[in-house]
Amino acid sequence: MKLFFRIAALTVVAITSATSTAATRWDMTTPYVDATHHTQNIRQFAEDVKMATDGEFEIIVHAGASLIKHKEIARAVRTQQVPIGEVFIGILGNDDPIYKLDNLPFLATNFAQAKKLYEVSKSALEAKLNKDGLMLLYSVPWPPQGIYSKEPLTNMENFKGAKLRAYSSTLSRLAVLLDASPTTVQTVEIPQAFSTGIIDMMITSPTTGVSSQSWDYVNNYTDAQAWIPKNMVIVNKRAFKRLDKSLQQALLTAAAAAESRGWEMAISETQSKTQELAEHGMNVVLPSAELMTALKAVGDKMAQEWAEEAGKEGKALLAEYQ
Ligand code: PCA
Repeated sequence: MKLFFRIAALTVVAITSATSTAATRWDMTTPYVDATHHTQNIRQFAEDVKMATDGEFEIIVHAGASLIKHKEIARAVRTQQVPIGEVFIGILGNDDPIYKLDNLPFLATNFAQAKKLYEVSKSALEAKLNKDGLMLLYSVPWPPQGIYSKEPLTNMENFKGAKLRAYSSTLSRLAVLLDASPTTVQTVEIPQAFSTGIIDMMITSPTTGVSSQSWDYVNNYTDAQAWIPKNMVIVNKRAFKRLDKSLQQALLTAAAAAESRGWEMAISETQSKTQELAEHGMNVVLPSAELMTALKAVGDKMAQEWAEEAGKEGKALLAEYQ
């Protein structure tokens, strides 16, 4: 009993509730709504943990930033406000260059390359998280990022002066290099940002294009496959250590399954959601060779800038990937 109280006092988040039979309950905070594969995958992950522990360990998923705003999720997990959460890696770009790498345009543009970039950068990512008292559980990509515009995208001039939605510092930098003006808009606010004229262009996945009903605001989707960004599920290290060994193991096993399932989901969404865009009347096109060449040149410049910022380790990492 004494031990129980000590644990209870230390544990802000793993509460034993009178209404639940689970001995350990974790609140999990995630940024995206149920209509995304990330959230669906997380719900399955929570279910797997519960099954594997005979209901001993329950993870309550609070999706769509309902518990904590996206920008604050990483800090909330670090400070043990919640033991576990999901974030878009790129949203942490200002904290460390390693988080920017995930959004660099035209570095990894298909899933095989994205996997390789993940493998090459994983230990640096884990090291940074570890320093902050965090642990990487798993990471899952979005489908490749394409360009949503009112007018057909024919050349680089089309970006000039555009009000381009940005979801990370890397994407903001890209906007500036394209002579567009970046505006930060969260996914749930996309429709309103378009309808009030705060943005008139965005670069995101077909998944988000569908969930935001982009066809109501723009007519053109240019399937540029510009980069493949990822989300990551992170856990507070101390909260993890306090779990019984068997619960730790259940969490890790479910995480490994979620990672491979999530990658498969992203791959199949790429096709199905792009098709959905077309079905809603969106003009889905591939970029011209001329446009791609110009965009890739901007990508190269950004990779160089990144290597400068990330220093020796960053350069080595990039060299290993390339
Ligand atoms: N959707 C999220 C992140 C990347 C993506 O495809 C967004 O647009 O914010």
